[in-house]
Amino acid sequence: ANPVKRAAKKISESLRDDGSSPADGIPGRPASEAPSLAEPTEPREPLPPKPDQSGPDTVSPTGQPTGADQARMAQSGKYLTNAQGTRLHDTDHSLKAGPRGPVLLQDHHLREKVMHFDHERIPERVVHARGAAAHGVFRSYGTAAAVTKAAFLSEDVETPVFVRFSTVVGSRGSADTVRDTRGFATKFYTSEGVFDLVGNNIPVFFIQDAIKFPDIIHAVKPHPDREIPQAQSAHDTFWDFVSLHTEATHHTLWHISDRGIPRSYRMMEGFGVHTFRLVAADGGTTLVKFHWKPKLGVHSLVWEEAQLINGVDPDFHRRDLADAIESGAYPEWELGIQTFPDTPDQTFEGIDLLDPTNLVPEELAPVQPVGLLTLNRNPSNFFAETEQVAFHVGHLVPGIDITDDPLLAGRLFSYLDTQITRLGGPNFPQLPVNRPQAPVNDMLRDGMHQTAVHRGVAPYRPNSLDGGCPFTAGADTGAYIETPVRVPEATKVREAPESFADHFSQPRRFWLSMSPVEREHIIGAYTFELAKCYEQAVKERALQVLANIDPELCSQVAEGLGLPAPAPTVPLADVEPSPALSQLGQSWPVEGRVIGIVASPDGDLDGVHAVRDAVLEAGMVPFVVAPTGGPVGTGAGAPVAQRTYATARSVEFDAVLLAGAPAVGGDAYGARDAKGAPSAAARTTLDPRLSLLLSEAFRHGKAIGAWAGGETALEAAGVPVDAPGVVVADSGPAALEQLRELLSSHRVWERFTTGA
Ligand code: HDE
Repeated sequence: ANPVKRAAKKISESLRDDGSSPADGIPGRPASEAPSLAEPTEPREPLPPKPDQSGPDTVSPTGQPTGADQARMAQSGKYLTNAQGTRLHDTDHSLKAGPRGPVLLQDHHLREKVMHFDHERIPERVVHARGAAAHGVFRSYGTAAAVTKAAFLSEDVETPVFVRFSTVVGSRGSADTVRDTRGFATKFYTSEGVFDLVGNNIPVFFIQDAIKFPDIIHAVKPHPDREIPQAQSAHDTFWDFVSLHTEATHHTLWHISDRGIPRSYRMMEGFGVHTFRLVAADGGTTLVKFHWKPKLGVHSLVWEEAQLINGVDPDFHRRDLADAIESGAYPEWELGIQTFPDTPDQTFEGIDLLDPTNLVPEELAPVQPVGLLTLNRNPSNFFAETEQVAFHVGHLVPGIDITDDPLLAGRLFSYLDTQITRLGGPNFPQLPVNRPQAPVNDMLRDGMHQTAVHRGVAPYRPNSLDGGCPFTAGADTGAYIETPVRVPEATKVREAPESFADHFSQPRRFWLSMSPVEREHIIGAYTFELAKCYEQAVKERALQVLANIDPELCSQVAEGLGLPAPAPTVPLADVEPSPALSQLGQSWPVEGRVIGIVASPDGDLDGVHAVRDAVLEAGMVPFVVAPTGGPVGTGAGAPVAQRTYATARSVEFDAVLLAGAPAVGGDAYGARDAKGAPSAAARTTLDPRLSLLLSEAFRHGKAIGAWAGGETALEAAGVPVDAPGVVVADSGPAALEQLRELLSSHRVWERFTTGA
């Protein structure tokens, strides 16, 4: 069967693989293994891992295979034991002096159980605390082999990877669709050691020097007095800082643009941000910037949708990623590089490559694809993998080196340092998810949480007692050797180079590259964020920054705030737009898009079947929405509802179809008469929940289709049937065909006031 179609079908059926109906309990669990109502009396093996959770084993620092073996060690045998392996008889009652008497201090099982529980939490990451991750593979094309000797980038090499996506600001338990930068961190377990590419979905950064990182993070985190707001940039301290510290302007503009609210992790670009140095086999060097390009295109939510999802499904991105992988719709990205000659001034076309607030337009330096990333396995345990993974920009392999970007320098220190607090000591590389898959033979010894049983007596060099081992390698035996870069004679100063002083021309390029509707979103977002600030001075200063990007942008935001628009204080840069920066204007694959099909018992139920098949055929995910759960209608083979009016919300769907006229008389919130029956008004109006679903889908620029009289519901919900992207067709498949066309450009942009 077509894997994309199969994947879509699984998601639509809430990931059931075994033909069980949605009423049968946990998705993915065969009906035979569903729990019985009574507590089981016969011991049974734990449920086997799901098919997406088996994968390559990792290797411990001492070369012992772990992975599956280790999992077996962690949970083996039929009987519950304590941490020392002694079988337990009762884990439900404390040891007491009589059933109603005091609990005894000698209850060692109680003490072990509660002691361990008391220490289950570790400190969350100080930034990027909330994340979701997946395993996968990276297959190289070999196109980078001319510029780097990195083995995993030579031709057709497959390297296991672990990728963690994250938001930056919020706590671990915050919501997914907040306005924020997203982390995109990739661990490549290469044959030459681990390489970490710790990037973001925005190609530039707030600051140029690592010493400012605590400042920007203190500014964007919740206010220290009341610890509000959570996971938001719409507050005074953030805007106070970024309006005073104008090198943040470029990143802030990206953050405010649609890039700050991605539709899915699967639909985000990733960027290494800094300029790196690649080293070829002959020693030649090239400066590069790394890019991840998603196969599904770059797409975003609209702001109202993002806000609604925060309440309706705070795990929206996490769920989307896990569902896609579990169903077999593996997300893919191409890794690409922009290359620049390694000249002494380290600039390209006048752009300082050491300034991480700069990007290089793709029109000037095209992104050249060097390999394909496929995420194909969900973590088996969130804590062990997603939480304990430790990335570090200093995890480099031969052929990839750093540059003197002052932001990168600070990161080289920070990522090791932070793990000591977070993971409790220096042995975090031994955690299964962090273990290299290349042989490890270090002389690092002991320390908290040491799990390796090292052999030998001489962990020092030189030695004769362990036979002189281990030996150091040379360039021809795969050693990592720092590129001998000349450092010009200089005076020690705390200063930035003059070229770092231009804070507005790159933001202006971004603004000028946006389509009208993207600009409208940016204006709306600045207006929202600044209107949430209390301090007048902060708003006025932020407007000054906007005036220096573009007076039109400034005046529109000023109007929304009810404040005068200041004039620019710098000359406006004469920059060419970069069309590659806009998310609009192309057609993208529609695989994985979610179609809500509203069906009611007296609608066109045959049509529902036909359209559901057609949605699956196109690799998209159909969800039948009906007034209540269970089969819709009574006939044999009646379609089954995956969502009800009570559980469906428009934000879950990329497009909506109406299969005939839904029954009126929805009384969810309708008035009741004296006998408790729905009032006359409630009996004759469209269910308010459906009405809301349709009007929201319309407002958010989603394609909507109807057949067999479904347009009456649109009219009742106030959706104009002749508006762009509203399709009334003769049959379900005909309506779907037009929807599919509309979906390839993500949204019906003409619906927004400025259009595309
Ligand atoms: Fe990070 N960053 N960062 N950062 N960063 C962390 O490391 C830091 C920066 C990024 O999924 C921390 O293990 C400093 C840029 C990602 O586990 C910490 C500076 C970029 C992740 C840290 C930066 C990033 C982190 C927190 C300024 C994009 C999540 C926990 C010099 C290129 C990785 C941890 C994951 C995480 C420090 C700037 C991306 C504290 C000091 C620029 C994706 O070490």
